[in-house]
Amino acid sequence: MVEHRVVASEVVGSSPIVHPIFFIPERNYMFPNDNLNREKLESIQSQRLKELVRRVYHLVPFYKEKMDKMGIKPTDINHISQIKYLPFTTKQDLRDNYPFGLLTCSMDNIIRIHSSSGTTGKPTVVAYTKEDMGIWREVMGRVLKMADVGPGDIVHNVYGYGLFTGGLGFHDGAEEVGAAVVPSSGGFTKRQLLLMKDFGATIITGTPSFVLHLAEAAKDEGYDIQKDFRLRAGFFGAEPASAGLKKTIADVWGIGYHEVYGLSEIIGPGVSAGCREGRLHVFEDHFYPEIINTDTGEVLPEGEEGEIVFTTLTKQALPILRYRTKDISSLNYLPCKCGRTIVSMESVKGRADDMLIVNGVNVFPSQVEHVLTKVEGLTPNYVIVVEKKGALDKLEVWVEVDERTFEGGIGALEVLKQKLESEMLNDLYINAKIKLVEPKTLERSMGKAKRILDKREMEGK
Ligand code: DLL
Repeated sequence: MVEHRVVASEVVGSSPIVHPIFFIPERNYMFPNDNLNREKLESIQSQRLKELVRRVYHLVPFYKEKMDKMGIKPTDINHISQIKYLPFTTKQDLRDNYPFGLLTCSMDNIIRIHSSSGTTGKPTVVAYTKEDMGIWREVMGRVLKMADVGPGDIVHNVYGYGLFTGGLGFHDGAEEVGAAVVPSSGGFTKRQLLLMKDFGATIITGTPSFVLHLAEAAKDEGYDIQKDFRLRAGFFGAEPASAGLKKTIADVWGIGYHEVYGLSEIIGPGVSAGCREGRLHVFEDHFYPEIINTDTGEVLPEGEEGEIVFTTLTKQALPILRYRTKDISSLNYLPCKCGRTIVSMESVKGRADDMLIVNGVNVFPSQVEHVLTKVEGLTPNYVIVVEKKGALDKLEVWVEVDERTFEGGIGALEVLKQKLESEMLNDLYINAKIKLVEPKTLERSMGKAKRILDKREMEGK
């Protein structure tokens, strides 16, 4: 498992990373690395990649083995353009090395651990050193500076706090820029509205679906949204949102909509963020993006759509080479009207695998199946149905019971239903409604089983 290893800088002497602290509110604040010319940026990226490759090769047996197999020595890699010669890393690799097998340092250096859902019962675990936390705070500061968030702002944070990176990621970012953060977390709709109004929140951070739900609830509760609230901007991510949904949220709250993209494996939220022009800038001095053909792994040119892959150029505890996100996007290197020269990515179109995102929570059909198979009285025939109910996603699992259970009558079925619903909540953190159906009533597939009926896609969401 985890050996006691020296920290990377002792081995390869990585250069220190400076994290300026944002205390002074400025209009259109630009972080120094946001608008470098490409030559300078590439030289920073190249230097960081060189150090990264040496670090992972010498400190993580997994990477050494992969690179040796491909015949690549760390000294072969000297420029960012050579990144294409390096191996990919997948979620499966993280799972195979669960929980701490890919760390480059001993647990003595770890100060934070988060995790996100995996395709089986095991979650994906990510860990941060103090320096990594500095990087995360820096990028989250850069995210919030997209709307000049700073002292005087009150950030109402409704991302979930806990193992999910959303809540604490935004929390740290708000503190970094000197704003006052309200660590409200999710749920408790009425209380959220009361606090937002009474504390005078100026910024809201949350999933698009939940913040739209808050607006609908505010109307139902008799609030006058424009008069009662002081919100001026919001930061939304963790799940896809169509252009139409973004506009609806911006209009109903009367705020600027800033998208935020990220994933736990890379850092959490803060991999990229939407500027005033609506372009989703990737903080590519830390997270180097590439677009690849999902089937062949070939790197695609600017503008072409494919799977987005990230390499963490600076992270210490869990650096990752060419992580395959399964998210479909494209890149645009044209300098932006906002002044930033860093690359921007298209909003994520969808995923190259069957992961569902339900109200910001990642769910794989295999996880649902895992829960179902733990409970007696069911057959393995099920369908997951996701649809919109108001602003929120609603997940229903239709599952066939076996003959014996079916003959047991209504009382037994009700007990089984409740048991399954609470297992879903405990194991997967989702509020799923269970619909038990008669044996042999769900459609059988001749080929690959179709487990998901995503009505949101059909509705154009
Ligand atoms: O969702 C981190 C995050 C928190 C991002 C808060 C933004 C705001 P995970 O739980 O590891 O991390 O899930 C990562 O969520 O691979 C995408 O499929 C999806 N995702 C994240 N942001 C967006 C977005 C967080 N803006 C997975 N649009 C990613 C579409 C997104 N999908």
